[in-house]
Amino acid sequence: MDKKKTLQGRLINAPVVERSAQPGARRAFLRGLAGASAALASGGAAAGFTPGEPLPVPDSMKRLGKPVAAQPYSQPSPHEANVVRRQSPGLTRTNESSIAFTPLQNLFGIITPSGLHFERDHAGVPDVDPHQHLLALHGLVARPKRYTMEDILRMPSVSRVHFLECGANTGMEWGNAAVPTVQFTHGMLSCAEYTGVLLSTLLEDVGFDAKRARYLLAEGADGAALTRTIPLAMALDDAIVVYGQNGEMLRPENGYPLRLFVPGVQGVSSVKWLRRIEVGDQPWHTREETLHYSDLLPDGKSRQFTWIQEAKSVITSPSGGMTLLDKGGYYEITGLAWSGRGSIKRVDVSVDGGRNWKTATLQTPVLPKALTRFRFDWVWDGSPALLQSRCIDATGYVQPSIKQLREVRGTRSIYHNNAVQTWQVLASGEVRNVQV
Ligand SMILES: Nc1nc2c(c(=O)[nH]1)N[C@H]1C(S)=C(S)[C@@H](COP(=O)(O)O)O[C@H]1N2
Ligand SMILES: [Mo]
Repeated sequence: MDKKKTLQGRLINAPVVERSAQPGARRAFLRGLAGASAALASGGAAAGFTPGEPLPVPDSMKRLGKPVAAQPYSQPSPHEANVVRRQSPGLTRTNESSIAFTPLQNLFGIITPSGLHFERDHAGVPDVDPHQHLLALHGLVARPKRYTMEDILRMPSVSRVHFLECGANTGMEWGNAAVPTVQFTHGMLSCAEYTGVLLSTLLEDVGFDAKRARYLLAEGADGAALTRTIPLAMALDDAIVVYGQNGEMLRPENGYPLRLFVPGVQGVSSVKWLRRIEVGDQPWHTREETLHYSDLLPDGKSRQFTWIQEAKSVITSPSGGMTLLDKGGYYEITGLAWSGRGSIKRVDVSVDGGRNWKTATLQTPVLPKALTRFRFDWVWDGSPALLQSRCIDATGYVQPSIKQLREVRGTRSIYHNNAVQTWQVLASGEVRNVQV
């Protein structure tokens, strides 16, 4: 365990939980740092304040600071060194085919800083030279083409804010509450401003055969040569061939210099290090859409293509692994909601395990297929509580409870778990992952 805390630790003690996150095992929770944090709280801004008395002069005012641009590319404050992506211990067998989870518990608003965007690689991160990189468009097209990065950067572009969620997000929770923190239950989720060329622009450029074309195949330039089938309708709707993320070029781990981005669709379809798009008339049934990314149903059959990420929400604070320090104090409950079908219409919050619901405030802008931040005022009376959020999207779809989802899907799935998450607050203030 890492004992350092972030600034939020003054009200809510959020020790980092780096326990084993193996499926099936409900882990003990850390007692946290109540002593250290209580000291911090009483030493806070309000302590010993006398009206009219001037503030003490801090050391920082008595000398010059570091020179401008001491770091040509800035890093977060060393006091925030705890806010990092983490791998779930024991989840994957290699570090190349693995996942780094976004620390959702530490983030504000809706945009994930690029350095904290979750990362899922099947064969590690390739080193792609943008001057050598080519994108081929072929198949049922009038004029097959190879594009250089320069060609792509010269085309008409768009910038859009969207969430990206791996289909396996929350996949460890199908059987029982298995992992301790929101970083591991929901952290295969990020949201960024993506910039690139609409795939429809490229498809028109090569003159796709509108009569016969039904599907596309996208291929990545990594050791996995990851390939996925994309329905043409989605490709023409809002799919983007992306080079920019949060105002700069993609990070290597997110597909530099070029990736596909299919808004609202499970992450695996957003092929990174994109090198080839083939236009065809039927699905390809590749490894990543047969062996993996299919949903095993209770009757033993497998549902093959689940494209859309259905509406889902989660409270990010207070959340598992934190400790509420002030008994009977005010706490802002906050979290994220999203839907692959469009915008979030409403988020309800319950503090009693779903018996009573009240509507949360949505932070604007509420954007389609993007994360939406919600907030809810809560005065904790010091007794045990069960915190839940439940969202409704613009289509009227209501996020299911884990019980409702299991009735349809069973417990043997990995992918597409969008159930309501429950965090239990104990009288001690400790918060833990439970299922009710
Ligand atoms: N070429 C390639 N594309 C890929 C992957 C990969 O391993 N190789 N992983 C996929 C999966 S499973 C997900 S969830 C997303 C993750 O994107 P990110 O790493 O930018 O978060 O990329 C997808 N695209
Ligand atoms: Mo994924």
